[in-house]
Amino acid sequence: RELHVAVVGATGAVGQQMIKTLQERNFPVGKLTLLSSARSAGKKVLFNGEEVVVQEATPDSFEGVDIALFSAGGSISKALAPEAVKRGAIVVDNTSAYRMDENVPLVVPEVNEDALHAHNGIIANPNCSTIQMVAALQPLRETYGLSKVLVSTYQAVSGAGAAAINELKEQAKAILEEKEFTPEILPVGGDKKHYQIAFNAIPQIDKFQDNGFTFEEMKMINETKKIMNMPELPVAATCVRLPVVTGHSESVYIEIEKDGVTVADVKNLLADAPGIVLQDDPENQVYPMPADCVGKRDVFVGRIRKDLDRDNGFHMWIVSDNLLKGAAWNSVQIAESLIKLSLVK
Ligand code: 11C
Repeated sequence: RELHVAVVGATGAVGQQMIKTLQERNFPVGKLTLLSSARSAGKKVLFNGEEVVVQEATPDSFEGVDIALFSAGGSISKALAPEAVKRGAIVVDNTSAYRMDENVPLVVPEVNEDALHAHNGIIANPNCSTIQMVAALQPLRETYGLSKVLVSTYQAVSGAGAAAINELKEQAKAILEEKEFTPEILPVGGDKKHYQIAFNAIPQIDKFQDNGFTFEEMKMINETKKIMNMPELPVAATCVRLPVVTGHSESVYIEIEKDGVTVADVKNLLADAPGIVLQDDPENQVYPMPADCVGKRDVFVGRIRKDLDRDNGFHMWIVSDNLLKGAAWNSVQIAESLIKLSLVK
């Protein structure tokens, strides 16, 4: 049957991609309700050739909604997701508000689609940098076992929203024109200091925690353990912001349990894995890059090498569009899984 779908945060960078993805996937939308803050209400958005007016999100907006895709910040999700559930909707939440709640499944369909059966109305969509990594690691974990993950990220500014994209573009222009500028947003809107992102690399995404890791790094660590259902898996992350508009890249080192696995084995496995595209041909300089992955739903993997000292250690490079598989597409994919598993009433 056709569903009543709501998108909360419809005018944001991820919300716009959610609407586009629903359309591209031919998702069975009978009615589309677009919601936002009062500031953006009244804007018009095209969906399947028809104009939809964006409305201010209130508890009553969710009357009759079957599936609500939230991407308007954690405080909006905390306030309105329970209201949507109360009115019978299933919420797919793309903020960090509910991810570590033990009553809320945290889902990447290629990894733990089955976890959807245990939902209580809210399903959490993981952090973008976590999603692309676990999607690529899952086939290796299933076949060879996984005993360690060390990751360094090279993340795009669109992960920090539309204002951060503008900040990068304006700074780059100012630097090229030899004009003065004042950083105002990155690394984190709410932190004390702001730094230049154009022609720079900032080793801080989100705020520092007491243990010296940033919140983004802790998201990668804790979410990976939850999604893979491996609470004891050693995971460590260093997250860095680069002057790239869209497409997160990750240098990942893993150790597997099985001995004697070759690079060719790993490549063959990933070449056939769902949602993964292998781009690995060093002789012809073929490897994934963010500029090539923008607008694509897949996770791209390349530069697969065996560690020089450890037989069960492998290095790889994982790239994906952070607004698609990292956010909008994973959310819509969860909604597709809910229909497939007959979990939508
Ligand atoms: C970034 N990963 O690139 C963040 C954005 O928890 O959904 C995603 C924040 C989140 O800045």
